[in-house]
Amino acid sequence: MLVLHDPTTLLHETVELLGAKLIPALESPDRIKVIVESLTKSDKHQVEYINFKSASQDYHATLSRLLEQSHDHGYLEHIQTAHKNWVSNGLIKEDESVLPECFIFPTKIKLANGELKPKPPKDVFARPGYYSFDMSSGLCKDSWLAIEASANLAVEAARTLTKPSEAPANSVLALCRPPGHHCNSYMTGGYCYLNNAVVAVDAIRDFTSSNPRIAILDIDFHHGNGTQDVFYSDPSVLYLSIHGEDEYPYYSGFKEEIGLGAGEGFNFNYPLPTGSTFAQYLEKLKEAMSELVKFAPEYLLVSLGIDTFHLDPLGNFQIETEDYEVMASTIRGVKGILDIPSLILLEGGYVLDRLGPNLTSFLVGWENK
Ligand code: SP5
Ligand code: ZN
Repeated sequence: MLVLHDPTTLLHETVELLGAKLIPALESPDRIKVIVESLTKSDKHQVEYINFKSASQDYHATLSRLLEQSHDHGYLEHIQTAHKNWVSNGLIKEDESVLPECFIFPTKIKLANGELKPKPPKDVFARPGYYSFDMSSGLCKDSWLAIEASANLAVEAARTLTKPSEAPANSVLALCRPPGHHCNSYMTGGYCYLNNAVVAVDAIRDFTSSNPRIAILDIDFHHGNGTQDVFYSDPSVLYLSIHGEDEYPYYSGFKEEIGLGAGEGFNFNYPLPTGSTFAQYLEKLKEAMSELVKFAPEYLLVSLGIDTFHLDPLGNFQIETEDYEVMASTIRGVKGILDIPSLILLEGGYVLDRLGPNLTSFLVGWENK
């Protein structure tokens, strides 16, 4: 297992509104620090350090192209410039974060030019609410650097997996931070700014000059509303998600969401009630894996959230450290799966002192098959 990490991802550090309190975001740099420390100590895994800031111009150009392909142009510009604009307008101090105050909401208004969505507001104060759906995606001074470095890990992983002659790994773990599965191509939310899974799909397509069948297995505690949204009409990407029922992000993740048009039948949601046990979880995982096998993917992406852990402040399942090994070996035990190049992308998980052990347990199960 090749593990990719970029220290630049640690530069993003912001605040969130949680339970009507403005607090330091639970999605913190320490999450990655403890994981890297723990993996390095175990010396079973090769942690490769990527430094995107000093990468070649070619690599920067490739990433920009992939981001422009997968995300809205005005949105990308917003994430890159909002903090600077707020500081220069005297709205915040340099060490403070941008957060939205008012949000865009769906209306039936059709504009004279035929468009359904109003243009982004000019007022820099109003812009975050046009490009966000909640208040857990603040922007600090160096957020963009970390966001870009995080997405770049997905690109690097895709590069490795699509060039088997140059790279020996057929499983790569990208220690992405910030995570990605809650945002689509034009709205931040749930600590997510760029959808790393979407970027990975675009990178795989780009590097192989083809449109391979790609399965995304999302096992974060929360439904990956952003990833689902992007691929909802796309039959070449199978999206499967197991997540807490009626939990954040609240308005998606229902089993009735089966995909649309050509994408119908390529979206599967497995909501599990609050307090579900690991036995209940495994049942759903096996169901999801049987759909995955039927689809016969050429690539597998796993959106791995460790917030399914029983002590997680944002989760609600009864899953323990040793269960992650069984979870991973259940995925890898499915016929034919070992031959599929696989990319594990880190999503959530917020119990700092258990992130290392839980992830290690997952990796043991992944590799022992
Ligand atoms: C990537 C990721 O895991 N994002 C999750 C963001 C969740 N933010 C809002 C959480 C609201 C949780 N409500 C607390 C319920 C306590 N039982
Ligand atoms: Zn989550």
